[in-house]
Amino acid sequence: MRQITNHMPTAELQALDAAHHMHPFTQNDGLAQKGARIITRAEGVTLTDSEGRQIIDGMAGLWCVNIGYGRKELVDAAARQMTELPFYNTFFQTSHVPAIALAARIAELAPGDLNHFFFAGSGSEANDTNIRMVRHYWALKGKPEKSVIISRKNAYHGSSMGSGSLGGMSAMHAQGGLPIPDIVHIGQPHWYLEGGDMTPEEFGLMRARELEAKIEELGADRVAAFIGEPIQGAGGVIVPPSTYWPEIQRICDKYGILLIADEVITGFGRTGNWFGSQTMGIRPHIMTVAKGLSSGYAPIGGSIVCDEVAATIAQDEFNHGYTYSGHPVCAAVALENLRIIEEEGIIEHVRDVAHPYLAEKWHALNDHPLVGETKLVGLMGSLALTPEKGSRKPFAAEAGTAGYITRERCFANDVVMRHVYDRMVIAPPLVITPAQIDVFIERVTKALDESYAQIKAEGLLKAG
Ligand code: PXG
Repeated sequence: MRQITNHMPTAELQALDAAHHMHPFTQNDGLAQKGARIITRAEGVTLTDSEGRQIIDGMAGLWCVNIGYGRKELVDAAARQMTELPFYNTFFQTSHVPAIALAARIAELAPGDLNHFFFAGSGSEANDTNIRMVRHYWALKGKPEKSVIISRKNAYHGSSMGSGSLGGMSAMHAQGGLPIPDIVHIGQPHWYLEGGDMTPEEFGLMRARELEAKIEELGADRVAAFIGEPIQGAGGVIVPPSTYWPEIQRICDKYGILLIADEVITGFGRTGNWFGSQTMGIRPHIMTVAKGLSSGYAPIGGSIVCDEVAATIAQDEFNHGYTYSGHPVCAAVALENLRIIEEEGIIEHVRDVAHPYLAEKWHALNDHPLVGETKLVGLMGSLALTPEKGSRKPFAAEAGTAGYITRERCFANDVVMRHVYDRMVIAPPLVITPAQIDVFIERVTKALDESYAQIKAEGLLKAG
């Protein structure tokens, strides 16, 4: 067998990648021309690529490496668990210590009576679980017709048939026959792009009341649940106006609709609390988690379920589960990750140190000619690129053109910041220090300067 190692020339690795690796959410022909950037190592908040460049990871991998890279304790936890019990299932009336311990720990951390955990391997799988669980819940209550799940346009809940249907990404629905039946979408609370002349508070109420209108239209006896990310992540770090979630909560309570908070990005410290629901004042019946649960060191996710829903589901055999539900190695890694978050005071670090320090510098970017607004909750942030300051108008060029140019300038300046159309998003590891934030902001500012110059030079600085 041929050995493929970190020490091979980049071009050779890129050629093999192009020949054999089908990348997710990628036009692979285009990537093959250009060659993928190859990441070889990482430590703390810094990635190293195959050319030896040191890159600040402003996205914590993919919104997940909350405790930062290179934590040996997680390696040891995995090695210990692999030695002791690398796999056993949790199906046929069996259990094992890592799954028991992690479920119990999550029950301690989750707010209210969210005391039960159904294990999955990812956020997508957990949301597929949620679709089946809430529908089965209502069936057990004698209301099988309560099967519709209401979600939002531009939501992201995963990429499987079920979770991709829950999501509101039109580009995803256009491929592969999504959405599955009985999933409907209302508008998103995206004031900057869609709020027109309303104040953010008026707009937040209006968008929340689309839920009430949809329930009235369908009949409450048809609606099982509403699902939303406390703060939309992949959609562009859209922070809803303050009026939005209280009104959604009121409507779910009034009509007896289950509320699912998708905490895959917002969980485990990202917003300055254990869960985004606490930051946004939401009382969900179910929370979806993944990513930061293990800081991305091992694939694990699941559904945190309230007493009443769990008790109802417990009455029947729930014909659902995954081979890797409660995988012992992933559970052991997640437990160690949660220990580190708690014992090292990482959430307090976000709240008291990293957020305030970054917020001052992030919001100062509002003075940049290319920036239309900045948002930051905990350590998830966004900025809108604008062709015309003060107007909130989009670019005349195809949406995403300015964002792509800016992302490329970030790469060139050794900093990772993602674009969602013409919005730049950040979610650095939660352990980022003030000194690292200084370097991060320096590079981001240089990238914005270069991007602005390029956008102007290419005649793209025009509002549509
Ligand atoms: N819910 C939310 C809120 C997510 O952000 C998922 C569910 C699905 O999780 P899995 O583990 O199945 O990927 C996610 C994932 C992006 C990007 O480009 C975001 C995600 C995944 C891939 C890309 O921002 N979020």
